[in-house]
Amino acid sequence: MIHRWLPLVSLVFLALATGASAAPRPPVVSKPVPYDSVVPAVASAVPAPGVTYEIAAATTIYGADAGVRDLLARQLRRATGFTLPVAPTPAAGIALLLSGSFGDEGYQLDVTAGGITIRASAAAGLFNGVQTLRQLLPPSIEASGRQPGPWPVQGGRITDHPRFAYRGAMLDVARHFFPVAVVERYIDEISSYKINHLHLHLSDDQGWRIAVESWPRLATFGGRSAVDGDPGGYYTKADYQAVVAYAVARNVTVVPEIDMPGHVTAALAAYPELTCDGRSPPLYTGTEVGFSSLCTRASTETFVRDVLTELAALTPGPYLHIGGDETESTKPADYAAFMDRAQRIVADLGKTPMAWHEVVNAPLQPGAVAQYWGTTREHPALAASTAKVILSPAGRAYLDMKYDSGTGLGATWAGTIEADAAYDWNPGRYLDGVDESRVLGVEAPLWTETITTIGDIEHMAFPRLPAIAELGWSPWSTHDWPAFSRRLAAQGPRWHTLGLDYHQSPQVPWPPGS
Ligand code: TNX
Repeated sequence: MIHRWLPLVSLVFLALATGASAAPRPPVVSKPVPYDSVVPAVASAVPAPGVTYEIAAATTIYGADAGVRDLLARQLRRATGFTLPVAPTPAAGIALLLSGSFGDEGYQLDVTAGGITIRASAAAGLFNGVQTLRQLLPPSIEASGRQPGPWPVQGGRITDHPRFAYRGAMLDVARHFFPVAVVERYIDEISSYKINHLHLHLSDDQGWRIAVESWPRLATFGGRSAVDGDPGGYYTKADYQAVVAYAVARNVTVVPEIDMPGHVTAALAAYPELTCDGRSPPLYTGTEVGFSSLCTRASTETFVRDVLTELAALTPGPYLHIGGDETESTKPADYAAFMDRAQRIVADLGKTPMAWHEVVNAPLQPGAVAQYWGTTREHPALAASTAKVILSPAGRAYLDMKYDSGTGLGATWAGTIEADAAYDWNPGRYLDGVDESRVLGVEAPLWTETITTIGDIEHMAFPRLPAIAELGWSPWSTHDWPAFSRRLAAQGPRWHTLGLDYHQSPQVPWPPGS
């Protein structure tokens, strides 16, 4: 029967070949991208009117950090089709220099008619400067194959540094499991907005996602399940290390979370001795919370120590997240004793304990970090504690909340969150009695009860993740919704080019071709 379709197929071919398709082609962009389209907004920008630098076949790339240089070169070569030779010494063209005092992550970007120079005190700053440079090139620079160009960059100087040290995204790989390639694509996406931490929620009732040699059934049995009976899975140590290395190369620190003492059905199903009655529950594929608990007797400490010791050995970053949320099935006194012990184990391993904000009901280790996920602007016990704070207020920063009632994915228990609501709050003045000096930063968590593909992840994260990224990076003096919505609009054609499936928020003036 296939021949019946042939005339139609050849008609489509003809239309494509002659350019007679219904949608108009986007015009060739040759005007340089203005500095005020960069997300997150830069701290200081002084354009030089009429000055541009054009990347051409003869442009050389010099990089004091080979890793950042090669990431940039690979990307520019892909879309431009130019050779872009690497220069052995700083030369005209593009130069990434380690010089000056720009802080841990800051940078200065200078564009003259003769070349582009990024200066930073550390590789992290060079990486951040490169992310800004990418956004100053036409959107087609994000294409995976050769594009016509030209490739002008607006002349001038940008000097930039972050407001907060911690800018995070969380991915729940427990409710649904995501393979390494998906996590790496998400790392590409978040790091392009200068997000510098990826929190991986590695265990929950529905699945255990990281291999542990001393307790192998956690992964091999506890990793089999997922929400709705969807396929499970887990990361081998090599998988996890590959993700960590991929992240490190993109200035992203992985923060692994083992959620305890609640959210543990997968672990209990694998090891009956972790329960108080010695009987394993079956694997769990629902979406309830608050019903499971490790038996908080002293022998459970061996389990906690073994797991965290192996995880610490695989994790170069400073933090181990020990969960501690929604423990309705753990007695308050047991909870306090358990979280106290777990934090001490983390500290003994030379790491900083991080946990959801309920941890303030337990004694805190010096330097412990509490991640606030509540829906109100008050938390007296958190305010009165010594904890450093990461802000993930559920009604603002939860990427699994629906945008509006029409969003097909996600939940609404913390409300619906359109782009403006994700953007319009000040992390330095959000929680009563928690001064900006105690705020380490912000994090946008994505819980995945309803999320199963990279397209789902992207649809929920964009454009809200860039909003949270801007709150974490940009000086508060740049905060302005109309300006931000225009900056977001400038990202649309980039996302389109990347094949990134974003929410076309009606609040954003997306340009044609995005
Ligand atoms: C609450 S927020 C949870 C998660 C759920 C999420 C769904 C927090 C620390 N715990 O277990 O996945 O709501 O939105």
